[in-house]
Amino acid sequence: MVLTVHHLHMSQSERVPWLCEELGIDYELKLYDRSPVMAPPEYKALHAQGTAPVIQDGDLTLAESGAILEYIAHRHGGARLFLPPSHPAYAQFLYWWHFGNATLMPTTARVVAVRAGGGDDPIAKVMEDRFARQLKLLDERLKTNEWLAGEEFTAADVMIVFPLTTWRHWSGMSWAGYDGILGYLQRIGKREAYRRAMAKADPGMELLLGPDPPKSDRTKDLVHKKSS
Ligand SMILES: N[C@@H](CCC(=O)N[C@@H](CS)C(=O)NCC(=O)O)C(=O)O
Repeated sequence: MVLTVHHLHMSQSERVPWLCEELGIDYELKLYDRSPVMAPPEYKALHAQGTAPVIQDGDLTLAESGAILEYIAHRHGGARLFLPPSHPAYAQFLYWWHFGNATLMPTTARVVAVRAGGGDDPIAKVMEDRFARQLKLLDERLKTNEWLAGEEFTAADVMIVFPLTTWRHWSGMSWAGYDGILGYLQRIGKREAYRRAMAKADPGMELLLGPDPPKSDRTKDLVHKKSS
């Protein structure tokens, strides 16, 4: 049975083809354009959650990045890229595996929202404080470790890269001064599986592995287009 990966362009579903490429798993990739920000109706019809990623495997339709990466790696990849409880870096792996999508991703999304709204209310201050702490924590970790869990590349790395790279087409974030994060992104960019997945999922898209934000901030462009 072929594993089908439904990829919404410039979205967190890029994690899924990347994981499949890392694990050498066959998959069929279906590509969808945003309309213009949200997923199109045919994507929303795949799963009641209405967000990307979604996969199909036989009769199963599954949403939610973490569930999908765990499912594919355990069902089809011999649990590779997930460290077992017996591994010395198990606790570090678990921490960073959850940090990417449970903490960093929601915080960056909320920071973008509060900045767009002027950014001077108490919630904005809380979010900016969290964001600064999270970036510092991540930066320090990556100054002294090749990968998030330590010496081994794991699913935690596959999870965290989206808010550090492609999401910047929406958030416009700069990583100037975050040398740990920038060194890590250079290492990610050298991974054949990452490059292969991104070329298939978002051909021609700038990968944003360096410090600078994209030349054009997609969110601002869209808001501008709508109001003009
Ligand atoms: N926690 C979810 C979040 C999914 C999510 O927000 N996906 C965005 C793509 S980055 C999406 O589907 N946006 C389009 C829409 O909401 O219509 C996951 O990791 O799967």
